[in-house]
Amino acid sequence: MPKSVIITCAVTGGIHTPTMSPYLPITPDQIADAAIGASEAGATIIHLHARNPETGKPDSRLEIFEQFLPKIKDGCDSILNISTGGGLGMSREQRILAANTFSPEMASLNVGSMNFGIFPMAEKYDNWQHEWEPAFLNMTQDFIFPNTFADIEFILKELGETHGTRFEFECYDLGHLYNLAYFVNKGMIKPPFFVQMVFGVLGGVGADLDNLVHMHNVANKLFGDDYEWSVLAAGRHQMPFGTQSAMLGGNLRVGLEDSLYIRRGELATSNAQQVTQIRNIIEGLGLTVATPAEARERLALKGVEHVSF
Ligand code: KMH
Ligand code: ZN
Repeated sequence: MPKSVIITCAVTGGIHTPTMSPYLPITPDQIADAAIGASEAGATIIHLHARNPETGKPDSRLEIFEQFLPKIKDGCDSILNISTGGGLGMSREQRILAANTFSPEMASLNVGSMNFGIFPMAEKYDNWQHEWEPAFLNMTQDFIFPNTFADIEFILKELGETHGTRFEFECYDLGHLYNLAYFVNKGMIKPPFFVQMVFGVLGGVGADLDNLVHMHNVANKLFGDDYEWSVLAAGRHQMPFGTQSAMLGGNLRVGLEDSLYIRRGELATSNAQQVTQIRNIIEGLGLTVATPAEARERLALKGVEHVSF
């Protein structure tokens, strides 16, 4: 029997900006509604960032997370995953603050420093709603997303050891798998762990099917049966790469964090719409979607009764 497919939905992220889509969740209520809607559509895991409710800028303040985390927990049983990527340019302390405070079942952990170029998107828009948007995008021309070995170790200790939070390990390139293997071999990461392979971010590995197959083969060589793998791809590659992952026995991620579209030239009107689309594809392939309970067991999560929100 093939394993059921874990769908992660990343509902807002810290990359797209309000001008790009009227459907991007901004306020705590919008983020909560988007998360619950995605869960009802079949999302197993919800990956969360916060934004300033007035400007939509990525924001690390606890009082914002506080307004949506309990609401989502009460409104659905999906696994809640708090980002430690935060918003590009945030300090290490800002990035870990929410996860360290609310002790979620899962958090993201980016396993390599890299160029992270979202500046090409700035050319596509005029009439920005907020001044910060083009400045934020354009600063990534001269920006490195820092995830040093010390940063990774800090998060593994602070969150992993202290809180029992487990991770969505974001791997944007082949070398990141080897960074992860270093910590696995040191005994700092215990199986079963969850590897999110990220394709199509400018600065990371391109959205080329050969790369997906190769990264999967290398991960198999490094980690054997000890891990679960998932795929996300930016923009128009989101659905094709998610589909390929499901076909190869992997899991996948959708959501407006990674793509604002439902198909070429058409904005997705909600996160739930993207989840429904990929769910239909998965079921059309004769596969099933993993329930949160199945994923909790497969990923050895501590359980919702042990979070602090
Ligand atoms: N935005 C994705 C490409 C994080 O939140 O830690 C990666 C991501 C990072 O989700
Ligand atoms: Zn994220």
